[in-house]
Amino acid sequence: MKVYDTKDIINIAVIGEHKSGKTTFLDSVFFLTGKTKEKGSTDKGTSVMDFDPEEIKRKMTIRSSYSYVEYKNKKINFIDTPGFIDFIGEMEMALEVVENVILVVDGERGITIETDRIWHSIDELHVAKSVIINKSDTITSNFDEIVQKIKTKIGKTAVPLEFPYFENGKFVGTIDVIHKKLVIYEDEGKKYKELEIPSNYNDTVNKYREEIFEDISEINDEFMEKYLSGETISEDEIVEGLRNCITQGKIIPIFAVSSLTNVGILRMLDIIVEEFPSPDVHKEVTVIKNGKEEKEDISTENTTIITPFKVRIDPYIGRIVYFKVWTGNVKSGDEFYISETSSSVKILHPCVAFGKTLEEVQEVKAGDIFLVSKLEEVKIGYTLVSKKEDIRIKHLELPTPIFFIAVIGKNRGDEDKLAELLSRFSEEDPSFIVKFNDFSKELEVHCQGETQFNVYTEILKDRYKIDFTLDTPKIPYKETITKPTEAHYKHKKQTGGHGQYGEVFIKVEPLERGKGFEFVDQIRGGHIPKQFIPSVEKGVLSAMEEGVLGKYPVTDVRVILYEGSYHEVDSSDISFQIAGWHAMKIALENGNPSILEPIMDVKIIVEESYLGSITEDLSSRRGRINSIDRKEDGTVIINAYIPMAEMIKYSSSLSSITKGTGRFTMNLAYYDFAPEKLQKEITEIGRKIKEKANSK
Ligand SMILES: Nc1nc2c(ncn2[C@@H]2O[C@H](COP(=O)(O)OP(=O)(O)O)[C@@H](O)[C@H]2O)c(=O)[nH]1
Ligand SMILES: [Mg+2]
Repeated sequence: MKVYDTKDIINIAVIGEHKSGKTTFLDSVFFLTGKTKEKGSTDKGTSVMDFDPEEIKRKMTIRSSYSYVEYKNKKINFIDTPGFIDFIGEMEMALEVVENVILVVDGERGITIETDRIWHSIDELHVAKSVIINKSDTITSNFDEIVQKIKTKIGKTAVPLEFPYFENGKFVGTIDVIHKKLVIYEDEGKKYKELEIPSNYNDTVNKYREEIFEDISEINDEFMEKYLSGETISEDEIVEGLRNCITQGKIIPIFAVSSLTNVGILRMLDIIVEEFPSPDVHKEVTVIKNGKEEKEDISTENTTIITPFKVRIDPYIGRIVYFKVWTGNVKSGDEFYISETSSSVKILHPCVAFGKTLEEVQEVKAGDIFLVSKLEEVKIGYTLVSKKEDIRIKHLELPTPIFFIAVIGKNRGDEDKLAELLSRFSEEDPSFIVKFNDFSKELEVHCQGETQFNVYTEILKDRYKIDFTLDTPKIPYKETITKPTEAHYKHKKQTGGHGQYGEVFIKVEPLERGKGFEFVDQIRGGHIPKQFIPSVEKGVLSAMEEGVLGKYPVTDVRVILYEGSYHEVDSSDISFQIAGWHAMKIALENGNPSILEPIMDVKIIVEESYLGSITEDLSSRRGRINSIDRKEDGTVIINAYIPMAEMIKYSSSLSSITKGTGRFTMNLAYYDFAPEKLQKEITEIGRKIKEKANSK
C-alpha cells in the first residue's frame, strides 16, 4: 500500500444498534471498492470484520475491528463496533481516534430506543456525524417518517443528501439532492448511471436543498448573500459549504442505502471522499505536557505522538496493538518513550489491516491508524512520544461499571485460572473490569451489563471448560467512630534475652466523610524516639484494616499520638507496632463505632411517562432525588443519590420498569452512615464474609 498524507485519510467509526447492518454495510463497501472478490456475509460467517470465531458463532460483533479501503486516492479507515450497549467501551475506544461517525439505522425498525441510546452516548463528542438508513430495500413508504424521527431524536440539523428511489416497489437507486441527479445502480451495485430527476421529486429535492442552503448560510456570509439575492451558486461552492457544515456538526447528512443489495453505497462513498473531514481538520492536537495543557502541531517533524486504542489477542499472531498517530509520522524501527512507565519501546513493522490480514507499511503519517504485533509492554491509555518528554494525550473516559457480580470457581485451584482468563478479556476490553475483593477474597467482575458478562463467561465455559458459580458481590462497607476518644496501651514482654517494650497514648477523633486518615505526632521531649513514630502509625493502620463491628476497614479518623515511653534496650519497631495496634483497637471500641455505606451518584434517563414509577421505585431504594430535568426529546434525566447496596441489580429492574428503554450511569459519590436499623444486619454480614474468607 502507498503512503497516504494526512489530508487523504478519512477515519470513520460505524456505530448503531445490534443487527442494524453495520458489518454488512462494510462488507458491501469492501466488495464495491474491489477489496473482496466475493462479498462477505455475517449470516454465512464470511464477513470481513466479524472474523473472530466467537463472533462467527454468535453472528454478532463483540469487538471493534478495523479495515481500510482505498477509494479515489483516499484511504478510508473504517472501525466497526458492537451494537450492544453493554459493549459501549469498545465503541468509545474507537470514537477517540476518528473524525467521523456513521450511525447505521435499521430502516425496517426505524429509530429504536437502542439507536437513541447509542446516539446519545456521542451527543457531546466533537466529530462529524452522519446517518445511514440501511435496509432501504425493505421500506417503501416510511423514509420521510424516519427522517422526521431522526430530526426530533437526533438533531434538527439532520438532512438527507440522498433519498431512496423505488421502481415497481423495488429499491433501485437514490435521488442525490446536492448534484440533483437520479442515481440508478447496476451490476450488483458496482456501477451506477446518472439520470434526470423525475419531475414529481422536484419539490422534495428543493425542500432538502433549501434546508442545506440555509445551514450553509449560517456559517458563510458570502454564501448567504448569494443565496438570498438569488445569484447562482456553483456546485463547488455548495460542496465546500456542505463540507464545512458537516465538519462542524452543523449538518448531519442522511443517506439511504441497502447493504444487502449494495444500492446507494457507491454514491455515498463518492460523497464521503468529497465531504467528510480528514484528520487535518484539527491543525493541532491538545496534549498534556509536564502536567500543563498545550497544543502540538499535527504536521510537526519533531515530535511524533501515538496512542494505543485497542488490543487484540490473535490466536495465531499473538498480541496486536492498534495505534492512532496524532502528530508526526512512524517508520519501522522508530523508538518511543512512554511517560506512564518511563521506559522506551521500538515500533517494528507497522501494519495496516484488512479484517484479520495484516500488511506492512513503509510509513504512517499523522491522523492515520496502524497496528503492531508482538508488542507486549504497551497498554491502552499510554502515550508514546518520539522523544523523552512527559507528553500525554487526554483520553475519553471509559464508562463506569453498572453491573457487578462475584465469580466463584467450583473447584479449588480454578480461582487462579479464572482470574487469569478474565483478566485477559479485560485487557482487550477495558470496560470489563476484573477485581479481587480483598475483604471477601472473591473475584468480582464490574462491567456494563449482563450481555457483556455472559458473552465472556460463555467463552470460559465453552473454550476453557471452567466451572464456576455466581454470587452477588460484597458491598465495600466501611467503619468509623462517631465520638472522640482516648486510649493507652503498654506493650511489655520479657522473654529470655531481649524483651519488648513500647507504650503509647493516643487520641482518636472522627473526621469528615472522605477525609480518610490523618496521623499527628505530638510527642515532645523524645518520650518516644523519632524512629519508632512510624512504627506506631503502622500498628494503628494495621488495626484499622478490620473494624470492631463487621470487620470492615476503618476510615475517616484522626489519630494523635501525644504521649508514650520507651526502654533503651527492649524498645523496637515491632514493640511499638504492637502497642499502636492495641491502643487503636481500644479506641475503636470506645469511640461509638458505626458503619458507613457507599452512596452512588446515579443518573437515570427514561421516557417521561415512566417518571412516576421510577421515583416510586427510587424511594423504596432509599434514594434521594437531586434533580429532574426534562429534555426536548421527551425524556427526563433523574439525578439521585442511592446507596450502592440498592443498586446491585438495578439494570434489570430499570429494564423491567421501562420495558428496556431506560438507561443509567453511576459513580461512587461518598460514604454515609448506614441507617440505624440496618447497622446490625450489615455487621453480621461482614462477620460472616470474613469468617468464610479466612477459612479459604
Ligand atoms: N434486507 C436487508 N437486510 C440487511 C441489510 N443489511 C444487513 N441486513 C441483515 O441484517 C442482519 C444483521 O446484519 P449485521 O451486519 O450483522 O448487523 P450489525 O449487528 O449491525 O453488524 C443480517 O442478517 C444481514 O443480512 C439490508 O440492507 N437489507
Ligand atoms: Mg456487526
